[in-house]
Amino acid sequence: MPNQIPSRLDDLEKRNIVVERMQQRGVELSEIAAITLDLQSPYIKDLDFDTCIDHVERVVRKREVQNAILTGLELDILAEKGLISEPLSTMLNEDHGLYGIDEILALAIVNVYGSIGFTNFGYVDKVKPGIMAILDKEGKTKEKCHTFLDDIVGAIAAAAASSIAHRYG
Ligand SMILES: [Ca+2]
Repeated sequence: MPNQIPSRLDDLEKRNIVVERMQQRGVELSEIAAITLDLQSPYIKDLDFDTCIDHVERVVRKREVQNAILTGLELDILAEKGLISEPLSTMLNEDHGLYGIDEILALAIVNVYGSIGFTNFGYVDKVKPGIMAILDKEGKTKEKCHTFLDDIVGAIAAAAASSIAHRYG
């Protein structure tokens, strides 16, 4: 049988790979859910952490999201290892402010959840709450490249907040 239609198990397998890869890069889903809770609790009374985790899970099970995560993390890792050629290598390793493709890739994640996703992403990108601030700081060291990861984390948190808003709004 040709493997054209991925089964639910395939998506779950990819979810596990994506989650594991993010852990290796220093991010737990719980840290993303904490940002989601901050984003959405002003709008939803009694919103709890478990609901946020649940919606972060939904987000990382979407194929478009998984593809964006895999692509961004791969570029961060290759940049860190010095395997990317110039001038891109310096732009990624120094998290160059005018590079901009890291935010564009992250939009592929929030795009799935409509306009609330964009608003939320704009906010976290500016404020850099929780784990995003840590990644930003680490990314400024010579050893680490988190150029894509910080935006991916913000986008997943924003997407999960939007998913909650659609559900309860
Ligand atoms: Ca970035």
